[in-house]
Amino acid sequence: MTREAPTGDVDEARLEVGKPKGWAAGIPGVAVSLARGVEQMGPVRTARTLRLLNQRDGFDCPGCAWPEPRQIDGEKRKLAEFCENGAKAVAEEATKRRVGREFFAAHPVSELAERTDYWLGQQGRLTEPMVLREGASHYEPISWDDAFGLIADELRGLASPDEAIFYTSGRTSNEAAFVYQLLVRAYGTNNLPDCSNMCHESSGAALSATTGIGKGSVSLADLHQADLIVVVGQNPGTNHPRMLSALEQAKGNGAKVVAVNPLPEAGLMRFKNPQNVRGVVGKGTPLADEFAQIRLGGDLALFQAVGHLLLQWEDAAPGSIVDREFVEKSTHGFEDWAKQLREIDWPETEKATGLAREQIERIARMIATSERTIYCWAMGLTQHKHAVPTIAEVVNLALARGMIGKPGAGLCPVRGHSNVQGDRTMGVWEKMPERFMDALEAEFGISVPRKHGWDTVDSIRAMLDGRGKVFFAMGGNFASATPDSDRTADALRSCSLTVHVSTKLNRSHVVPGRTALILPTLGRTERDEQESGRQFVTVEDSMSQVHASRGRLAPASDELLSEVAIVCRLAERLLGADHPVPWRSFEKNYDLIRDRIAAVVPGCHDYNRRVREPDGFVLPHAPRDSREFTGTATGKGTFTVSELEYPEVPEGRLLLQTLRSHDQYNTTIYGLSDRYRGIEDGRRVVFVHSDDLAALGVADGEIVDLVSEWRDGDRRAPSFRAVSYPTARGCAAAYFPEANALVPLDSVAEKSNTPVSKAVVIRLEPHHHG
Ligand SMILES: Nc1nc2c(c(=O)[nH]1)N[C@H]1C(S)=C(S)[C@@H](COP(=O)(O)OP(=O)(O)OC[C@H]3O[C@@H](n4cnc5c(=O)[nH]c(N)nc54)[C@H](O)[C@@H]3O)O[C@H]1N2
Ligand SMILES: Nc1nc2c(c(=O)[nH]1)N[C@H]1C(S)=C(S)[C@@H](COP(=O)(O)OP(=O)(O)OC[C@H]3O[C@@H](n4cnc5c(=O)[nH]c(N)nc54)[C@H](O)[C@@H]3O)O[C@H]1N2
Ligand SMILES: [Mo]
Repeated sequence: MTREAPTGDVDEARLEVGKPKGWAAGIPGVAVSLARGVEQMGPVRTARTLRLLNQRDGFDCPGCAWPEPRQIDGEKRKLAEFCENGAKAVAEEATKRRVGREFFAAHPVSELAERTDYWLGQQGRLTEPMVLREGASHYEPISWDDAFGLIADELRGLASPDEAIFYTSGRTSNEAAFVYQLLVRAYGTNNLPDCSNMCHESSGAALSATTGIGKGSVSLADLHQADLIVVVGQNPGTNHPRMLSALEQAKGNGAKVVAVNPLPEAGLMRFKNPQNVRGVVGKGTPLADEFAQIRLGGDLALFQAVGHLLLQWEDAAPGSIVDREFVEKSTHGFEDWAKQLREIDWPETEKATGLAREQIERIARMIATSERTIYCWAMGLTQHKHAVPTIAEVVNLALARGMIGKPGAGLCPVRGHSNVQGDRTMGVWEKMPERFMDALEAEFGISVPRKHGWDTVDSIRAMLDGRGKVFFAMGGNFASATPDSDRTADALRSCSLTVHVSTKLNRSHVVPGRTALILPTLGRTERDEQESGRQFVTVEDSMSQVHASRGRLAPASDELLSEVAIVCRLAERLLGADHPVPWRSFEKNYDLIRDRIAAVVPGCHDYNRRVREPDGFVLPHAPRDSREFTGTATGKGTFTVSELEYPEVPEGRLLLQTLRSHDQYNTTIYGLSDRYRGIEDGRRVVFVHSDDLAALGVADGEIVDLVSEWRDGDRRAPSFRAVSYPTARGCAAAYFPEANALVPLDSVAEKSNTPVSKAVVIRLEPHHHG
């Protein structure tokens, strides 16, 4: 448990700590995005590439899943419909740096394993298939044909298809995701873990049970029309910068914003919009009208207290707060919920939230008087032990006030990866509903397994105890993104074969199974030429809008295959040329895949035509479209009664959240700074309140080890600089993935099995060198 992860080829002595910023975006944002582009791509490619980003004839930004404005809402796209971090994501993919066979010949895997995620990512794009043979020290080139043969042989040799695991990250297109899950199911398993298991799984679980559909219920136009937007557990200034434009526009229309966060994130406080003149020269727009600096994991207590107040005020003036008509006609369980919240324990609420009762009352008043409320949330809610009940409590508030299925109101889980929602729609899930399986069987005349597969955490457990033997990843960086880094590394190393379909070098390539393959693939920005001509793919954003994405840049190497081609060729090799699925035709012409998507996936009828519309189309969502909740057990919008829960922290300990800096995309590290939080040239920092530092006897700037405490023992991440920071008392923050070694594999959310990345009990210990 104390094996040390690489701490750096970066000189942490250079690390500088300045004052955190009170605002986000503006000139530095634009300047940084152009500089990063030019550094990686050169000036001409930068100009050409950024011009196509998020335009109707261009490619979908490979950054986040925030939607683009739509014509039907009467909204225009700006010439530069992207943000600083989208530009960085593109620069990272469109870089001119290359990792070819010479690179692998020069660097043994043992050496690469000592490098940081940052260094690995900076080496550039992968250019040809590589294999690490059993016992070898270096990766060496392998032909595509031999690579597919090797995988097919290994898969055929397993005692059962359930010994293989097929991971997906959320950049995979709808077409690739659809053929991928089809291959996996035709082969015979539902072991389809994905990044969503670590991300919005808790939102999916809570929303499916309460609204009947695991997706958000608002559009961008709704955000612009809302009169109250509650942003909980989300840092849009860094992770969804274009959302700030929507918030600014809503504010311009008179909306109020409530931000609930342990950190005073720059983007939540003030916003300078680089798209307008005021943003470039002015002071920007103040965003949060109310900033609730909550303790980590205190949100369930907060929302229960708000519910309590709403009910109290409703009792005083019946019909003034609760949308009686909606509640009676369209929901179930209101009375039980109201009964539970009639009494709450205020001292306990204040302890759990760290908020003063007056502030909770102010927020409740805003919610009580709003006519159009939208709740937005991300990882600050989903990655907790009690994430599912917390999100269900948000739904309770929305249901009670009738805030679902009307303009300007609704639920808005803000997704991460640009196509993570689409991948799920296409069937990438370890427990797709029977209806979907039936449709697959009927469409293709094959039989697919019905037993549910393993999610991410269960996959790691299965590899550790020998039940999982082959690990295949469609994108992502499993080794760094998952919890309990040392155990996950052991899990991957115990496999007989690991395969990664990737664009760039990452840690997962250097934590190999007995044999390991790297299969390089096209990125979103690149041209995809197949036998029938140039192809496009489709994606679904956070608001269920499905649209086309066309890569325009020349591929990073002639050797690259598209994800679709990789799946189809592997499928033919594994399942035979006479398989009922026409794999070869699919590879030649993605329209043929889309015809099958239309036949199998609910809401996708006439798919080929509709994705060719300028803005694509929006998938159906019964609660949003018609206030129907047919997907729940009760057939109605369902109130949930949850016991109050919040993390308990022993004396002398802190509660640690692991989060993103402004200069990374998940495990891809763009740079070593976190501008908005005042950090320059270093990532091994732990943010702690000055009073907590004083109480713990740790000096600001001191180098400490972070030691997490769990029932099976301690985990250590060495050598972090303590940074005095205005976070909530008792709470700390450090960056993902450096801190993942501290997150215990068995610390997971109830119901969603999502790793608890936002509440790790730690102690600080002096760091001893050597
Ligand atoms: N540039 C960039 N964009 C990205 C990503 C990236 O890495 N870089 N990642 C993408 C992905 S996959 C995702 S899922 C999203 C992630 O988007 P976010 O969820 O914004 O990402 P995190 O950095 O994990 O930030 C969590 C936020 O929640 C707050 N928080 C933590 N715990 C609690 C809590 O208990 N209660 C409350 N109320 N707040 C809490 C934190 O202080 C922080 O502001 O972003 C996507 N977009
Ligand atoms: N401690 C902690 N852990 C976390 C989180 C946290 O907040 N804290 N957040 C979790 C969340 S929300 C998520 S979504 C996961 C992310 O988990 P992953 O999705 O597995 O990780 P990424 O870092 O996004 O994956 C980056 C890699 O994807 C590959 N890639 C990029 N583009 C493409 C492409 O177009 N095709 C293919 N095939 N490969 C491509 C590149 O090789 C790159 O190295 O991490 C989770 N882990
Ligand atoms: Mo995510």
